[in-house]
Amino acid sequence: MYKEKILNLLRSSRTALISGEELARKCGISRTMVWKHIKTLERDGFVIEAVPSQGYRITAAPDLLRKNDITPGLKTKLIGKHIHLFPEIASTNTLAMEMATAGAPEGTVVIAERQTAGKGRLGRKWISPKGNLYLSVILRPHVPMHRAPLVTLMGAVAVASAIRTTCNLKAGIKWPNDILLSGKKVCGLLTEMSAEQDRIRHLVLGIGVDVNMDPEELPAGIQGLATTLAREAGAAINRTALLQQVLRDLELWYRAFLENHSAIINEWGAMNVTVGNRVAVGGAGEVLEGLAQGIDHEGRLLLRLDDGTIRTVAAGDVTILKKG
Ligand code: BT5
Repeated sequence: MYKEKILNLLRSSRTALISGEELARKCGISRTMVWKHIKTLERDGFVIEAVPSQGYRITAAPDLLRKNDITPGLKTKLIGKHIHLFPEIASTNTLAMEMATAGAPEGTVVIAERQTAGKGRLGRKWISPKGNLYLSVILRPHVPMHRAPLVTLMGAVAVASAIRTTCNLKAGIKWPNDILLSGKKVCGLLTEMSAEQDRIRHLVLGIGVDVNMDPEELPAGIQGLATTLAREAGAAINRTALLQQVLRDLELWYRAFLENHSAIINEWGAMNVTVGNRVAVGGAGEVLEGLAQGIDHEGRLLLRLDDGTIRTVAAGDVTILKKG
């Protein structure tokens, strides 16, 4: 508590020195205690200059997500009411699914700085070095099971909006679970569900965004297919601000999804980069080629094959062959 107060005082005095005496007085603790908290802040990664008989100032802050930076100013009622933040875990989705089964409330968010076993779809891996965002949100929508795929589209709309607002980059959505910049993947979404009969017990919406990582951290085979927000923006991105905006936009679009599915479909239509193009859709053994015509009310892709027939595709991997 005192550590946070000292940090806030140091941050608000910016480059000006603030004396140990003033910090001690404002916190109601001794100067020795101030010094101890300064040392803890240094262990947390802050670089703090101490000028004898004048005071302290922060000269560098660690690029770490902190709950005390995320929660104030978030102003959401549901998404992010409970935040669990870890330096490193296997997979935020795996933990969030376990927590949901154990009864964690809707809107609980699990965040990690790094994942050691990040998951993609169909048993694929999500490479998760430090510098990015990895989060999973527990949802308990009272909608029939066949609506569940719309949650991935809802998540894509929310994340693409947050990227547009925070980074001023025109993020586009590729059906079903990718967000692209300059034609390259910058975010992947993974929705996992627990259901009985036609009832959703809970859903976990997992989001991985490549933000500030060094792209060389990705295996050579993926490097050419992926990008980062920092690379596209030409500057490092404030991950806390982006995360807060993602949570706010998720709250907005989740409510829209619960009230009226067509709002999601319309917004998805405005931000997608799939429809209108010639695409190949892989998965389940066969590869289909055709024109991506749109999505239906359950979020399935409508593909017009060359013989004119329309195929409804529920899941798969899309490659854009030719812009329409
Ligand atoms: C996805 O799968 O795109 C879903 C990714 C979801 C990741 C989040 S992170 C938080 C939460 N916790 C988890 O454990 N997962 C979720 P898919 O469409 O199957 O794409 C996976 C493919 O993307 C891989 O096979 C690679 O080719 C590529 N890939 C892996 N890591 C990547 C990265 N960091 N950036 C871009 N592409 C990547």
